[in-house]
This record gives sequence, C-alpha cells and structure tokens, in this order.
Amino acid sequence: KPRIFSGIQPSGGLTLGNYLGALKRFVEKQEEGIETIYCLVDLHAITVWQDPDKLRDNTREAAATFLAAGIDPKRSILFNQSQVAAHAELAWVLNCVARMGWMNRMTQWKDKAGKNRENASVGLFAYPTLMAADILLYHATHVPVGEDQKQHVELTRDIATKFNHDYGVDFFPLPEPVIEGAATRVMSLRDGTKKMSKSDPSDQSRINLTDDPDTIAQKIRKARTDPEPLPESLDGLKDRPEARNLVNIYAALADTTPQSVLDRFGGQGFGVFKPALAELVVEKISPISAEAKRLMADTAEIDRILGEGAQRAEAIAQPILQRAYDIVGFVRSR
Ligand code: AQP
Repeated sequence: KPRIFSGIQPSGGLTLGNYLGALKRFVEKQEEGIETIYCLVDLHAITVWQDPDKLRDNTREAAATFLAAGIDPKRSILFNQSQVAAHAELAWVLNCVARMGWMNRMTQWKDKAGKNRENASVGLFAYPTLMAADILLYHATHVPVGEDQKQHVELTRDIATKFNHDYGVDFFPLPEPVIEGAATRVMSLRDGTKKMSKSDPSDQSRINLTDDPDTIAQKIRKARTDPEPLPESLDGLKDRPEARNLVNIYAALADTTPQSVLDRFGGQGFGVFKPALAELVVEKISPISAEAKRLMADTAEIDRILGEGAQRAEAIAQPILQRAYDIVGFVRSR
C-alpha cells in the first residue's frame, strides 16, 4: 500500500521553491487519497545554527502555511520531527550502516559545507542518514521532493538495501522519489543557475510565501532576465536560465506546461510577461499567506495539531523502530 512521507526544514520562512517543489504537491497527494505523513524537520534545521526563538516561530509558521495551503490534519499526519524521538534513534542505527564515502559524495553536503569543511557541524554531514531514517521509519513508499533532494532519496535506497543485506532481512522497502510538475527546481531570481533557497542571504533572490503583493510584484519586476522577448518554443529557452525559470514558475502555478505558457507569451517581452507572472503569483500565494497569518494568531491550536500529529506518527514509527532494534540484536527487556 503506498505511503507518502516528506518534510520541509523550518530553517526560515518557506519560499516559492518550497511551495512548488514540495508543499503544493503534498496537498495534491493528500487529495489523491494516499496516506500522507508530513514533517517539519526541526532536527535537520539545527544542522546549521538556528536562533531558538526563530526556530520556534518558523516551525509554527511553517505548520500554519501547510494548513493554509490545504493540508488537512485529519487526513494527513502533520508534526514536527523532534517530538518523535524514533527519528533520531533510527538515524543512529543508519549512521552505522551508511559509509563515509557515500556521504562524502552528497552534493548538498559539498555545497553547504563549502570550503570550510573542518568547521561544518557533524550533523550537517549526517543530514542524509537522518533523512533516510525519516523515510524508512514509516516504511514510506514514495517521497515527493524537489530535484535537489533526489540524491538523498537515492542514498536512502542504498542505505535500506545495505541494511537488508547486512542483516539478511527484507525489512525496509525501497522508497521512490516523486519529482513532478513544471517547477521541480525553482531558481534564484538573481541568478538563474542557483536554486531559490530560504537561506540565501539576499531576500531579493526569492519569493517568500509571506511576501505582500507589492513586494512580490517588485521582486519579479527586478528579477534578472535578458533583453530578448520570450521564444515560441522550449528550444529557445535552452541557454536562457532566467527566462526558463520564470516560464516554469508560471506553468507550475497555472497548472499547465511551459510550452503552453510560450504559446501565449512567445514573442512578447518581459515588460508584458513579468506583470502577468506577478499577478499570477499574487493570486495563488496571497490567500495562503493571509490564511497562515490568521492561523498564527492561535499558536496554542497549532501546537495542539502538531502534538496530535506526533502521537499518530509515533504509533506508526515505534513498532518499526522496535523491529529494527530486534533485527540489529539489541536486548529488549521492557
Ligand atoms: N528551489 C527549489 N525548487 C524546488 N523545490 C525546492 N525545494 C527546496 N528548494 C526548492 C524542496 O522543498 C522541500 C523542502 O526543502 P528543505 O526545506 O528541506 O531544504 P532545502 O532543499 O535545503 O531547501 P531550502 O529552501 O534551500 O532550505 P535551506 O536554505 O534551509 O537549505 C524539498 O523537497 C526540496 O526539494
């Protein structure tokens, strides 16, 4: 039976990239009636230092945004990772299964640690084994993610395979990454070769789900582009990463294909396309941010929803963790 698990780090406010690559699709999966488990991965967030008050705020704000975007806490399980200790516990076991060489090849590790690896946290290095634990703890079959997380889901499959092999069991199913839609990798508005990221120092590089309509319009107006009009066909976007990014964003928000965006706007300049895109972004994002703001007025209710989600997650995770402990050979006397 398919079961979906995915997560987002509350390491800042959510961006349009998180929305199109992840959250929008989380809602679609829920609507398809699949069992869905969504996690605000606060243990992952602290792999890079977070101000504690901001982390709390960001976690609640992310939860409010999920709810505002259409995640129904009755049909999906929504919780924050640190409330279910089994994530950290299984991650330890998987740290002992994964190999240094595998982890060293992770591009996110290389990008985030940068040149100064000696000074990166051990947690940042171990990020992918914690992610493998998140997924395997629920025997999840499908993991909707943006393009950037594909490598981590593939590593999860390698870890599951090695665990099964090392212990001679057929215990962890191999999860599939699900990377769908027109905007699986939304790029920075300032640099079409860099992904849009909530931790980019430049606020102009991204659209935050909490930006007001004027800010959204201003950021899109100022987004870097080239002087050419939009082409008639996709081929014409090949060496134009900034133009391609804006077309993909439009297509994803309008639930259509990049080609049909070009059918409509091909031959027109950015003077026409950018205002149309800004209007569409505002139309799709503003109701979510308004509703999230309204929900944030009652943080006790948000905390209650996360607590209830954590209890339901725990009920699935505990038996799987206990079984993994048995397989590994830990004595269980209570
Ligand atoms: N630019 C993006 N385009 C499409 N999908 C994206 N995702 C993130 N950025 C884009 C997807 O959002 C989900 C949650 O990501 P995350 O918060 O766990 O971490 P991340 O991938 O490292 O995202 P950020 O925004 O860049 O966070 P920071 O800056 O804190 O590292 C994932 O499914 C991801 O693919």
